[in-house]
Amino acid sequence: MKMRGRESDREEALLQVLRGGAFYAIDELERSLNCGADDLARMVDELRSRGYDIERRPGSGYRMVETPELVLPADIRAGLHTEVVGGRIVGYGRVGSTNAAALELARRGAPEGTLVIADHQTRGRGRLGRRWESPPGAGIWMSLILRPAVPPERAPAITLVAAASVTQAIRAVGLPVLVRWPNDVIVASGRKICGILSEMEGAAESVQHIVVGIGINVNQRPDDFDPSIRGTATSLFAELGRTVPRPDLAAGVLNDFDTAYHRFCRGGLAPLLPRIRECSSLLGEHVAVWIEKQEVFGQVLDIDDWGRLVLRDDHGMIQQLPAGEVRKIELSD
Ligand code: BT5
Repeated sequence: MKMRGRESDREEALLQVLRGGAFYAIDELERSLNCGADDLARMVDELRSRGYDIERRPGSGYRMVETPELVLPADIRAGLHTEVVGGRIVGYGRVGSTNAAALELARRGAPEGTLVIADHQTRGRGRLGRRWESPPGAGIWMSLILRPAVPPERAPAITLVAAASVTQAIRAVGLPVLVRWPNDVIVASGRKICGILSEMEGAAESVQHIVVGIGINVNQRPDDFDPSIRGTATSLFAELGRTVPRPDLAAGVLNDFDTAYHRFCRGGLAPLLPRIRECSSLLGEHVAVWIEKQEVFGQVLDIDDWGRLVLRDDHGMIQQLPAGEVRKIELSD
């Protein structure tokens, strides 16, 4: 995909029109988008390559064959009041993975703050090669390109910054949630409503770019989840019993994150730690953490300003864990 500023604005405008669902005459489209026939055909091809099903009928013009409840860039933009985040938004009807698409764009020099968002991911990814279920019409599957001027060891903490922003935005629509360090947002029952995957590229001493991928389950019915995760996953609809508009929620996350990310770039994680601690489901809890093929047992004391989980392990030693897979332990276990 090429990044062309004006043309991508026009593509967005074209999407907005086609979303009406009727046939739109080609000459009318050309006029309203201020472009020629070739430009229009190219934009339609581009949108088709992004998964939009657009029909052309001689004498009638173009029509969007299906308008699933898309998350349209323009709808998100309407709710944004950010400095950097979402400065450019690339929307897909369907894509393999928004993280993969964002990494590709980042390698080609897309500006910081570029957002990639899709209605449907066919190869949504979790950590360590795991799969992330991302059906159409149901979730917010989005990835942000960032270029923080921080040493690579500091960058993974951005996952915690993003998780706190997701937490604020979900709470704002009426659902209490917490962050299960380092990358899950969960409801009170412990079911996962959001997962975050940060992928970084760069040299040993500097971050070239980091892509922060956020997946939020919004409109899935409980039965929509694959049986393998039905017991551990949930959605806003399943918890609240109502549909939440995805563009509003996405904008809520991005607005909060824009401010938090600036603070992080200026002062590191320290100024954000109070809110990160407040969001955490683990402080004081007894946990088992899988890290590098071994399990560490202990009590969580804190999250430090590198974003590490600080644990007093069962031998009384203090450990600072940079990442891992956590489960809570009942003391009677
Ligand atoms: C994550 O991995 O939680 C990171 C998920 C990141 C997804 C976003 S969507 C936008 C962007 N583009 C991508 O391609 N990815 C990012 P992890 O902690 O490894 O959890 C993965 C595990 O969660 C799976 O092995 C399943 O057990 C479970 N799972 C899969 N899909 C789920 C879903 N939709 N909701 C809840 N749990 C799910």
